[in-house]
Amino acid sequence: MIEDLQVMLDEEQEQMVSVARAPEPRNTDSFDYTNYHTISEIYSFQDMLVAENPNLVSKIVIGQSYEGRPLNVLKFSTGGTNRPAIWIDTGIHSREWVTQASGTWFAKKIVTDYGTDPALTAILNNMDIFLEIVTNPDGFYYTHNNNRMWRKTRKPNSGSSCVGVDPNRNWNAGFGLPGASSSPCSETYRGPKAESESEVKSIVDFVKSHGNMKAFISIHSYSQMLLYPYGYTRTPAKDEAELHSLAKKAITDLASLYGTRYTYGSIIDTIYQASGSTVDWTYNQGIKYSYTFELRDTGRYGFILPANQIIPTSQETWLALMAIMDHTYKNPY
Ligand code: 0X9
Ligand code: ZN
Repeated sequence: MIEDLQVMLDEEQEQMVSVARAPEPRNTDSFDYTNYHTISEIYSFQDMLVAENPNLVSKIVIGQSYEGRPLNVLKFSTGGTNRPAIWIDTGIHSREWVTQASGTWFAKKIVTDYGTDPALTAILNNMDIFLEIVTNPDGFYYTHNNNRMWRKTRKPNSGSSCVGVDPNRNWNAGFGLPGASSSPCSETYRGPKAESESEVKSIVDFVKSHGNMKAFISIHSYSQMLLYPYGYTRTPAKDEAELHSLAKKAITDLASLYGTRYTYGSIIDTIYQASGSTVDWTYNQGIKYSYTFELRDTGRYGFILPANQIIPTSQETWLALMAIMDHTYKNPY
């Protein structure tokens, strides 16, 4: 149970302030992966990573947020034209800070392991990886400056004083069915229509125009779960058997590092009914390997996961990501 949110927030803030006094890192080796960072720090991290690895990493801006921030995606590619690709996003729910921190760690892990880890090297010699670390930048800015517990986008709702839409209920898959709210004041408000949020629509447009996405992994916290479609219906996904056995392999690999236990299964059976969610839409687009993670923990700290768990969370999650990416590479469709 979360015992005292204010105590946890105070401890996190104390940690953040001591980091803010540290000098700006000049490169991604001196970036502090053990602490949480602001949006400007993460955006400059991305630019440094691109500058340091021009033959492997580039930055694509797929759109802009409601408040005008760039929607930056890192592309990891060793060449080719429109190769089969893997998408990973973190932070679509802005308060889930361990996810953006892990996304940053994954980006560095990819450039470090390419050319030394045979499995990742084979993947990247044949496929591209797209990584959106700050998927809800307006919400993320708001968690740092106004309300640490903000989840939604920051677009005003007409006819309501409540702000924002749940970007994990705004996708055009079962939109409007049970598992989302029609009330603008709800934390799971689906929005006035599917894809009303530019943060969602920009990914939709990118995925459609790319046309060769083979895996799509959307990373949340918390609950320690690995989930696959569907969230809006109890009808099993047609690839349920394969998705289930791959999930089992991924969470077994994850647990091998620190013993962290994950549950797994369809969204509706494992967590709850959720309509209009990301991976239901990607799965219905034909992206078979569509998964959502809920990272650490199971509720002791919840969204306010202490910074000393960033690296172990990233390391164990990476093993599960590798299992999914390796299976995707070895099972073309
Ligand atoms: O309610 C959600 O959106 C997700 N839980 S969270 O605490 N991260 O907000 C779970 C919904 C199932 N996950 C996805 N469909 N991505
Ligand atoms: Zn979430």
